[in-house]
Order: sequence, then C-alpha cells, then structure tokens
Amino acid sequence: MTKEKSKQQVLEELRKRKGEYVSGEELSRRLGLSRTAIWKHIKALRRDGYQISACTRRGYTLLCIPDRLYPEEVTAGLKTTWLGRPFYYYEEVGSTNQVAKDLAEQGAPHGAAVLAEGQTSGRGRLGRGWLSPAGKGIWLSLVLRPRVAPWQLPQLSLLAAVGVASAIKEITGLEVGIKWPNDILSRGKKLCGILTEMRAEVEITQYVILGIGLNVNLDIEDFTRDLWPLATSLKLELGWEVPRLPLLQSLLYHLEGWYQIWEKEGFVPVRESWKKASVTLGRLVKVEAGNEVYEGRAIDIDGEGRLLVEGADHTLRRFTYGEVTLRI
Ligand code: BT5
Repeated sequence: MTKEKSKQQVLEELRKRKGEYVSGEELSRRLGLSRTAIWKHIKALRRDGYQISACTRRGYTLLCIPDRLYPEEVTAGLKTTWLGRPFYYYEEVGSTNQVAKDLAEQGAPHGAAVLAEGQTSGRGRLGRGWLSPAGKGIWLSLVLRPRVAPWQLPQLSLLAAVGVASAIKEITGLEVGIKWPNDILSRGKKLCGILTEMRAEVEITQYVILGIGLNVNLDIEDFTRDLWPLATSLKLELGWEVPRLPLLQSLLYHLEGWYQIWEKEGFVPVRESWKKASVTLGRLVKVEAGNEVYEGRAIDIDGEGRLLVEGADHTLRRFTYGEVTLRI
C-alpha cells in the first residue's frame, strides 16, 4: 500500500468516527499499520490543513477539514454519476482549461474534471485573462464529449450558466442573473465567467472544455483595481464566507442534471430556464461580433441559443457569438 493510500485510510477512519476519539492502537490494528506510521500520517494530514486533536489515552479526533477542494473530499459527497469523475486536483496551474485540453488529447473521458486552487495565467475569451487567486474561487474545467454536431455547442455554454445559477441558488439562496451568452452577474457585476473551447471537425465534436471561473470568497483587495467596478464575489454579495466544497459538489450535480436533460429533451427546457434568469432580454444592447458593432433591443434567444437583436429600423439580427454591453 502506498503512503498516500494509507494516509487516506487513516483520514477515512477518523471521518467515520467524527465527534469521537479513536485510539492510535485501534487505528493501527484496523489498518495493519504501526503506531509510528499512524502518527506520521496524522502529522501529514495536519500539514494538509486537517485539524486533528490528539489526546493522551483517548487517541485522535477530526475537528475540522481544511478549506481545500481535495479530490477525496470532493468525491466523498459527490452525487453525480459521471461528472467530476475522474477528478484531477492541482495546487496551482497556468490554466485549468489548458490542463484539461492536454488530458482530453490524451483520451480523458467524458466528465473528467480539472480543478486548481489557483491559476497563474487563467484565460478569458479572446485572449483576455482571468484573475484566479489561490483558495478564493472555483477554477474548474470539465472535459465533455457530447454526441452532437459542432453547431449545437453554443447551447452548452448557456446550459453551463443555468447549472452554475442553480448551484449558487441551492447553496447560498442568491438569485443571480445571466448575461448572454453565459456571464453570471449579481447587481450588474460579474460573479462567474465561462470559457468554452473545443476540438471539432465539420460534423463531429471531439471534445469540449468547459471552463468555469466562479468568484467565491474574494475580498475587494483580491481584485485588481480595474475590476472593482466590474467584478464581485459571493462573499462580497452575501457578507459571509461561502464553503467552497458543497458549492463545488452542487455545481457538478446541477451541471450533470442539466446536461442529461439537454441530451434527452434537447434545448427547450434549458432555454426556458436561461430566459428566466436572463438580464439581457428586453434591454437595449450593443453587440460586438468580430469587426461589427450592432445596437438594438435584445428580443429573445432562438432554439439554438442565438441572441436575437432588433435594430432601430426593425431588422432582426441573430448572433451566435459576441460581446454584449447592456445599455438600459
Ligand atoms: C470569461 O472571459 O468570462 C471566461 C472566464 C473563464 C475562466 C475559467 S477559470 C477556469 C478555466 N480555466 C481558465 O483558464 N479559464 C477558465 P471574458 O468574458 O473574456 O472575461 C474576461 C474579462 O473579465 C477580463 O478581461 C477582465 O476584465 C474580467 N475579469 C478577469 N478576472 C475576473 C474575475 N476573477 N472576476 C470577474 N471578472 C474578471
């Protein structure tokens, strides 16, 4: 048995008996490890951030788990069947989307997840950056292999926004808004950004990387000054620190649920839910798509997730992609 494996077993025993003391002797007997080995594992777990109290004659008890998104913690309470399995965890990477892409190229399955506590060069759309300070957010990329043609993929980004909004609502009660296609806003400020990258041939989608950056416990000083008027976090919105672990588990659960609905019933139910949370529809907007800038009123999204904008001369334009600025 590897050291890591036996450390996890010690943790598992303590977790099962949370609230009680377990003696070193009992642990050593149950796991077939020496008392010294048990003590070493306890020390290593403490280094990982687990608070374990040791009391002479009574043994060890687990007081508190760290605010880390360790794979064993995430999978321990995960209600999904395939999403987040396997779960790759890193302390720090450049971009989880890049890591997920490399894994997808090497054959990572549909549902694989890559999470990092911090990113040094988190990516936004169109070569922009994404601020991702360590331990403050959920910086996550999912490998998906949808059995749909590439033209249907924009629906997936809208689906992701609906999944994120459902998880935020479940865990915090906060009602967020979705700005087309998939920015999550609270009081007009950005709480979460989604970056979809893909490899596809004309008719076949090889894989999609769904990158989700959710600002959970960032304080105002964690943001660069230019982002102060534009960005926010759940903590800033709610006034309390949000536990990331249940939020991440809920996020994976809701995304899987919505994905399954999309596979079975198509885009209709996703579209309904998206529209309910939309802060774009009915508003005057400016859409920048490539070299073009178009202004008008956002009327609806169509059955493929495209934004319909009606100009002053009543011509209707459909946008598959683009950057929306909300006017009124
Ligand atoms: C996005 O781009 O909104 C997509 C962001 C996706 C980030 C995730 S994190 C996990 C995964 N791995 C990655 O490398 N990326 C994904 P866009 O719409 O282009 O927004 C980028 C713009 O938002 C920047 O130019 C900033 O103005 C602003 N911004 C940067 N960091 C932010 C943050 N943490 N919160 C809110 N706004 C931010």
